[in-house]
Amino acid sequence: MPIKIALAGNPNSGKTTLFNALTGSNQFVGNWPGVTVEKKEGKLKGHKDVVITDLPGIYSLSPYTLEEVVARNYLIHEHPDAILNIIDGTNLERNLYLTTQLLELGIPTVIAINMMDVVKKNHDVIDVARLGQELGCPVVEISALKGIGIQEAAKKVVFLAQEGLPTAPVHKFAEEVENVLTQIEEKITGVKEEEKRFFAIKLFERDEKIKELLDCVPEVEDIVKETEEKMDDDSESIITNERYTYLSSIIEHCYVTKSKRKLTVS
Ligand code: BGO
Repeated sequence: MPIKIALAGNPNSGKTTLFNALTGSNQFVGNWPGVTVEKKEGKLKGHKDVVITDLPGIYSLSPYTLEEVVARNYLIHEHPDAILNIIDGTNLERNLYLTTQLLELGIPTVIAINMMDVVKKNHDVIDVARLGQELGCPVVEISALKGIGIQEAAKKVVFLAQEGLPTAPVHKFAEEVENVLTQIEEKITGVKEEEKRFFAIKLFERDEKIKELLDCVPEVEDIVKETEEKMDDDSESIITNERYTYLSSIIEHCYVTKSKRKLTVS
């Protein structure tokens, strides 16, 4: 069985550039089943047994666009051995929004921060070690365009795929939200333990496609309604806010822009 790596990231993060650099001419192009979204797969150069699947460029794992549905169906149903999540280092906060969701799937993940040539030219600094700690997975700096760091990223993701240890998100949302997610997780059956957080969040958000998939118990809706009343917000916004709180703390700790440095010094 070949090792399956999914390449995931926002549109314009440099995904195509990285995919081409990693696979060269070893590519097969087709369509995702039932839709006219292009599907590209390729063998990792020098590794006949490693297949990289280029997922459509997406901002989130919600069910609202065809691309998001195609990408998340692949991740949920095809169980890739690892994810290589490429993010645009010049747009860290926005790109990490997707990352917070990918990490909930329990699939081993490596983050490749792309466009580092531009980040460095701008004299901005990303604390990669701290970012890795706060996300709970390896982080590598790359420039897909210049071919820098991509071998290291490939090596790390293949290693993680072979090791097969699921990632577990290190961050916790506010206590009230975590308690509700735990209650929902306890009602979920038929999925792997490490995937439960992803499914619990989707059920909390009333994701219809996931509800159908899990044959969800009716009490979940009661739990969601009760929390919405208590927190005076709708469930999707509650989760979105939690993600933004998490992301702003990451940016605060891990991303030092030239202008922020000047402010600290003066
Ligand atoms: C154009 N560094 C820099 N500086 N640019 C990069 C890097 C990097 O590491 N990686 C990718 N790019 P895609 P998606 C372009 O096409 O791979 C650039 O959507 C242009 N085109 O070259 O397509 C890459 O697959 C005219 O830029 O991303 C591309 O994720 C002027 O980022 C863009 C300037 O990369 C998106 C750039 C006609």
